Amino acid sequence: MMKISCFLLLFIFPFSCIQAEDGSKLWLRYVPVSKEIAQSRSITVAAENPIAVRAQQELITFWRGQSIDLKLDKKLPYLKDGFKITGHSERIKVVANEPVGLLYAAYHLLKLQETDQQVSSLKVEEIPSFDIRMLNHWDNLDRTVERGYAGYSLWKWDELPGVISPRYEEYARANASIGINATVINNVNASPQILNTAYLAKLQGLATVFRRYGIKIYLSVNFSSPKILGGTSDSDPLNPEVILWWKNKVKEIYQVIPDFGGFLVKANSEGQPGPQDYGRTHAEGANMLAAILKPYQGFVMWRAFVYNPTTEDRAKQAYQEFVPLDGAFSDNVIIQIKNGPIDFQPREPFNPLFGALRKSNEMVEFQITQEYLGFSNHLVYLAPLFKETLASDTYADGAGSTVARLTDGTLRPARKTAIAAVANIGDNINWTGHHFAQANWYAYGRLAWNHQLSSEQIAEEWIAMTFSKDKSIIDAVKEIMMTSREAAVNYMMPLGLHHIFAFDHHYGPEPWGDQKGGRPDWMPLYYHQADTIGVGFDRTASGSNAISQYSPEVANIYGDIKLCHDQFLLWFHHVPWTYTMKSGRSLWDELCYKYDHGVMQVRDMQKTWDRLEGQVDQQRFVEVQSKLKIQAKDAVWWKDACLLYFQTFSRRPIPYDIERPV
Ligand code: GCW
Repeated sequence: MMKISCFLLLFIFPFSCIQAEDGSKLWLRYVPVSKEIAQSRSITVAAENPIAVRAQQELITFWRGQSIDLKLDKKLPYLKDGFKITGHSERIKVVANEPVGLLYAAYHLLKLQETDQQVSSLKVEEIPSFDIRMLNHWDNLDRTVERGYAGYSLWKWDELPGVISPRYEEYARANASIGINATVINNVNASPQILNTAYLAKLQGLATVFRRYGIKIYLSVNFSSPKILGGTSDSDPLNPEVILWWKNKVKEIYQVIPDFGGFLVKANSEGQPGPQDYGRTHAEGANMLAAILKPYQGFVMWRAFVYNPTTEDRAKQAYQEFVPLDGAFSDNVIIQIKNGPIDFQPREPFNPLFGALRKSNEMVEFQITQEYLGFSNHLVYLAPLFKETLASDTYADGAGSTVARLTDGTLRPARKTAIAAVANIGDNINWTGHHFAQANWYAYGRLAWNHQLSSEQIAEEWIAMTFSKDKSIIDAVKEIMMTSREAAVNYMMPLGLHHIFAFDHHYGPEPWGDQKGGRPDWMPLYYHQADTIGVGFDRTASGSNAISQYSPEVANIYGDIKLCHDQFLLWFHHVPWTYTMKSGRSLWDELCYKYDHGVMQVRDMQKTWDRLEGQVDQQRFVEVQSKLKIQAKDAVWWKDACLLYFQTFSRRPIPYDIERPV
């Protein structure tokens, strides 16, 4: 029956059957080479390792160029898991220190091929920026994904370990192709059940697949696991009974997953349990786990995303909790810090914890899934956002102390450096819900590998591999992508506004939001502070003084209304509606123009895309087009809702050359 229907389908839709353009292939659209080509060159590998052999296989199958020799050279530790490629028109030589370096080199070569770059004389040396390049899945055990907009979780717990879905391997391969080497497969709001023996067997199934691509599994753990799973009297990190429980559990994990990476912990944050429940500090909690993981070379990623509904500015709280603990964390603990001090907003200044923690390992956490950026309905290319944080100068160790250099080991040597991002991947056929959201997964991986790459370069690579190598198409799509983040900021939260999202789901606007009885620090009013005088959160010395958490060089700029960049103005200042902006307009008029400009930018994105009809495959063309329509409507919704609401405070007219609210 199955055979017949597929056969019939081949007759009716011959093209679509042969060439799936549903986005399922991501950026990995290499075509197997012909027999003639395969016979005309040789791809050798001087290593028995299965990952090295996989590298060879990828090249045998897809490499159209000259012969290649892959070799492991253990005398090149400076390469880490990177590689060296040298070559001329006859032969290419690839050397790596680690087997996975050969695999990364294979994908590098294939990328050169797929993006039409010359490979006749090569001199490449790539050493990754960060050692641990990690995805964080917020996947629950019931297969829902917290803040996931691409369907259910990829992990089919009910079938594992008996059934190994082919998508696990596709996932691992896609990650390896961009250098991702670590994955936390469950939600930071962690179910203790993930540590159950039955789940460990399922994890073993996943780990076996991921290992072939050099990817280590990590787990989010619930700090109350000993009590809930093990029946200990409490989960106090200093209780010997609790420590013993963790010891045995970690031993059990390493028995089934010998290369297990470690734990990610969200503790005493948003209702999660933690060491403070027992009067212990974050450091005491983290170090207890770190000591147990250390003999296995495991790590603890301890999140700094902590805040409570107190009178203190939420933006200040993580710093206040963690800076006093600086120096108290073990060397296999890495403090995982969200890029900004609030929560993955369309734009935030960098988190002041970066650099302020002087004696602790620190790493950035980004969010690829678009919780605050229109879910998988809006096209927002995130490389510019990632780069903005990484390039921010904290001045912590003098000029040039960017977030990137503070966390990649160049300024402060670390045992292992790391970077993480919350994944946007689900079981949708196209993986990420929006075809362009694939670019954000790709861009994150590329920047984790090399944070100096430009957003444009990453976009070009991705477009060439995903849509077309045609220069005019690349230019058009790149223009859409490069506009998109700023457009989203403009139509959602320009000039430093933040967190004025609809309550809880965070999709649309709700600057008026005031859920009676809800936490005040989850209400938009808390963040925009609009009144008849002006709008914005005063974080200078006359307000919450959050600027004092930054180095003087930064604080002097952010804290001075005249010097503060427009993009952060309302983040740091409560500004009168009549205030004259750098553009010469009043703040109110500027706000109107920004919102309006955001709408126009999305319309331009639509027009540019529409012109590509017939030049990219019809299925993805229509799917992207439909989503852009939603985005354009939403942009108008944001503009109208926010302007009409803020107008009740500003009591000023909307300038005439701005599209009237409907
Ligand atoms: O962004 C907020 C989200 C929560 C999330 C939390 C966190 C996983 O709204 O859904 O919980 O951050 O990062 O822990």
